[in-house]
Amino acid sequence: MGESEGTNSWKKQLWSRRRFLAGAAGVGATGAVLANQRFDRLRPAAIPAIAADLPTQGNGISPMQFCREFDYGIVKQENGRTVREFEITAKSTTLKLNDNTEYVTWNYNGRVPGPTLRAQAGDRVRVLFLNEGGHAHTMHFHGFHTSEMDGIRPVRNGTAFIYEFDAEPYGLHLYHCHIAPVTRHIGKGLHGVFIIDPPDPRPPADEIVLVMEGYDLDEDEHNELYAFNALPNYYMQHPIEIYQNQLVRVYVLNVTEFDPALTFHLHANFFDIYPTGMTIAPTGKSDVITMGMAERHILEFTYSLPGEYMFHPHHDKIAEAGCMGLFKVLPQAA
Ligand SMILES: [Cu+2]
Repeated sequence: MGESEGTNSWKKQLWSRRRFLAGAAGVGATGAVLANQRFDRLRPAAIPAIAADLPTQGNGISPMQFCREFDYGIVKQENGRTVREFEITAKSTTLKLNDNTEYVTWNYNGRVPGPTLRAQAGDRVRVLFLNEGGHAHTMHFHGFHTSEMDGIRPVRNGTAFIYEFDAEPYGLHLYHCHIAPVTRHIGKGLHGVFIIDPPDPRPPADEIVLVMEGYDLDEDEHNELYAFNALPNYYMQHPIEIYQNQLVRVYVLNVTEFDPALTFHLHANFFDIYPTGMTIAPTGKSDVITMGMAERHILEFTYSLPGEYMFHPHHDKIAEAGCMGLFKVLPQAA
């Protein structure tokens, strides 16, 4: 079942049930406002144009689009507080990893990684999760929540669940399916980034999400291919354009399975490190950082000279199996 009439009436029923539970002053009383309204100041002064002809996952989503796309939800006010509503549907779709390889993914909203969900510390987060994935799946969020909202109870195929919790603590987090074997469910694509911004937003920067992923194509518990943001070697063929002398903030997450840890290395530069995105001031500086499974960090840097600079794990085998990319530093706009 796709975005059919059946799905839509199903969503309607669930949301209206939630509205009933929320009471008369509940959802919908004030209507939605522009989803990103509160976050405009976080956007960079200039984002390089995205070419329309870039390869996609087959669903219209290119890694170039993904890396700067943040889903702030539908923003509502309920009893004086900000609520962000998200709709996530588990699906199974085929991804063309390269000219020779097609891979059946399990994913959120038809894309790998799932949408980057974003809220501000203290917001209420409400996620309508529909499972059309063909297997039982869940959404397990990293962060604080009650045990009911922990996302370990299976949501059977063809059913739905509403996750609801406060966005705490601020940092760079993730969500993923928690059905056993979890390794398989995460590895097949059921993972995404969950950013909780601090109460006082970080300074303006060109913000980029990089998710390190591995593909165990033959189910031998080893990854044969790796990628940043779904497609192996994509950013080698299509460098991420950034500007000289402009602050870049990278949200980097390792969701690779089977490898105990991955490193992230940046060429010709050093980055400030904000571990798990949970500090306002950097705690160190380096050009390589190690991340275990599900580990993630905010990294900030600025290039002073135009040119092309690589980023990749400092494991050559993994980098050369697809987890490699380029930043193309453009001269500063006049
Ligand atoms: Cu699952």
